[in-house]
Amino acid sequence: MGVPEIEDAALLFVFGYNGADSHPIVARRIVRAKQKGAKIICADPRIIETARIADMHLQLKGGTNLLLVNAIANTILEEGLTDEDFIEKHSNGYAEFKEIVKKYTPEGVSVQVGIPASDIRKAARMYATSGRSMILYGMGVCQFGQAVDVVKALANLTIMTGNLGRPSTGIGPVRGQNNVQGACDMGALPNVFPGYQAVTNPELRAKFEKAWGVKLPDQNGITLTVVPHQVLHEKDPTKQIHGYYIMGEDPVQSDPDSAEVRESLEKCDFVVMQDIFMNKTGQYADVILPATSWCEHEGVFSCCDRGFQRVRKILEPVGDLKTDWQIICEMSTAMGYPMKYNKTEEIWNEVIELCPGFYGATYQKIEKQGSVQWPCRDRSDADTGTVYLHKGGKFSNPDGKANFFATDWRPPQEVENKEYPLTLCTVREVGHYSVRTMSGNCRMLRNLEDEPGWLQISPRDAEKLGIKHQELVRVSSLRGSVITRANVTERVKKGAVYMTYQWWVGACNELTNANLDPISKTPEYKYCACKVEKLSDQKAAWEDVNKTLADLRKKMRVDVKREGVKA
Ligand SMILES: Nc1nc2c(c(=O)[nH]1)N[C@H]1C(S)=C(S)[C@@H](COP(=O)(O)OP(=O)(O)OC[C@H]3O[C@@H](n4cnc5c(=O)[nH]c(N)nc54)[C@H](O)[C@@H]3O)O[C@H]1N2
Ligand SMILES: Nc1nc2c(c(=O)[nH]1)N[C@H]1C(S)=C(S)[C@@H](COP(=O)(O)OP(=O)(O)OC[C@H]3O[C@@H](n4cnc5c(=O)[nH]c(N)nc54)[C@H](O)[C@@H]3O)O[C@H]1N2
Ligand SMILES: [Mo]
Repeated sequence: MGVPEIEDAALLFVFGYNGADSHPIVARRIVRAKQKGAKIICADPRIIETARIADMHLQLKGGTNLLLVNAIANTILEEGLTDEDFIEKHSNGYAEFKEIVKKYTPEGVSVQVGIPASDIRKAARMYATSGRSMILYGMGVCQFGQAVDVVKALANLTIMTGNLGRPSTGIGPVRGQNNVQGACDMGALPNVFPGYQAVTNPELRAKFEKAWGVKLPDQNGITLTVVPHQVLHEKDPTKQIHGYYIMGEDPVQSDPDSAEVRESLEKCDFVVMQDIFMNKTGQYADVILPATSWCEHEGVFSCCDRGFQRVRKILEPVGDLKTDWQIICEMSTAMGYPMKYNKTEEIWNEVIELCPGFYGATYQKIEKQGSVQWPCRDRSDADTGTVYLHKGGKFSNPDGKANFFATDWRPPQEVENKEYPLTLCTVREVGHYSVRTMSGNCRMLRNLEDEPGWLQISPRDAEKLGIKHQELVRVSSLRGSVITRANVTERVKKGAVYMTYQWWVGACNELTNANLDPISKTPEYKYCACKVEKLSDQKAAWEDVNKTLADLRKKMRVDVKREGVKA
């Protein structure tokens, strides 16, 4: 499917996704869908903007996603709202699925999820009967120790109701960065070469070995989030990590449990950073390779709808800079494997030559169409790409059918307790971007919102702790402690507090828990136990904040003048 189709859904089920803050362009489509008469169900523990325009807001307790989704499936089954014809023709595993889901009645899960059973039933009916229901999900699904299971459980809903492979249906992961889809497409994953070709498949490996004239390892690599473990705790010397080449990532700011990340960077023998700005991780680098930014080079991005789009250079880089691809080529050449390309099109041609699913997406075709959605297997103009991956109910399994998948709910790893009675969830805000090297170096954005960030807390919790709106507070977990400002708001429920991970001083990853999903290895950023304390001497606390910030700015070489933080 494509992003514009959101507008024409009869029902949007927005699950753990805050488009208004994260993707304003997608959010516009959600608003237009509403204007065109779509029903909206929003499943989010906070009253986000989507909840405000929704027909139903399922304000679930954080960490209970699978209970809710299984209870919706249970209702659809029990009330006979399934598309039996679609299930029969296009799926496997229905009987096993029914067996597991049977246990999750809305009445049975209602207290844990914090939503009346009648609301769960109503949402299930609305989803199953609209005719064109589309699911959009985001980090409220992915950033849990049980994440992949929930994605599959949401996919179950699409299969059992036949909401797949047709316009304005399906399940849409509204991906993060502009090119995170592209990074995956190009094989920046530990288990696949470009085009999702498995590293462990001998035939595919042989193809790449022949093309590149090298011997390639037959084992999967590891993900970014397990690097600290491999540096600090791995006993097998062949698996220990001693050198770390970090490109376009700031793990000290963005990975969970910052203290552990810092310890692992300190222990590494050699750290290289390739970035467009200095960041927190750069302080641990032995070598820093400065690269050009998106408007200073050209290439191809993949949109979240699998569409390849060309990006063009609009500015000449200032100073002695190279593009990321030139740096990679020179590094490779210096290490004994000469890599030489004259322009990005030569690299792209090599990619599509080796990836059958991308083979037809030439620079010329992308130029002509504006976007080419893979798979596009043929170079002729007739193959314009694939809008619906599962058109006509055809799936990529060998038998062409979709697999139902069912499993039991697992609670988050670290739950609220006597010492840390609140739950901490970390999210995004509209004015700043991820580790804030880019938006934090922009004075206009910084003047909109600045350090040390905010803690969203319910009026009842704030009152109990004697905390007033805008006051500085201390937030602590088993792993660390930071200062931030209280944003006392009705948008969050009692017992749960929220921070955004943009801030260098109010850095929530000092607190988060590195519990990983077993498959995706994505950390449980959305749930850990914390406590919040009032700071009686606000003046001293502001001095502390400003001193920490001045020190960080010096280390990060941020020398743009800064005005207006009160002392
Ligand atoms: N302005 C801005 N935009 C960005 C970014 C940025 O940093 N700033 N980052 C980009 C990136 S990398 C990404 S990945 C995307 C992510 O964009 P989103 O997917 O919107 O990410 P979040 O805001 O982290 O989380 C989404 C929602 O999940 C909810 N949530 C928390 N716990 C639960 C739960 O247990 N169940 C459910 N159902 N929901 C829950 C939160 O309340 C939140 O509203 O945004 C991108 N866009
Ligand atoms: N607590 C908490 N932590 C989170 C999250 C959360 O919700 N909560 N979300 C997680 C998610 S979904 C994501 S995607 C990550 C994002 O975390 P990161 O990937 O670490 O953050 P970014 O700001 O996207 O960019 C990383 C670095 O890339 C640099 N950069 C930008 N453009 C270029 C370029 O063209 N070339 C090079 N070489 N460098 C460039 C930037 O200056 C920056 O230093 O954070 C994760 N961390
Ligand atoms: Mo992301």
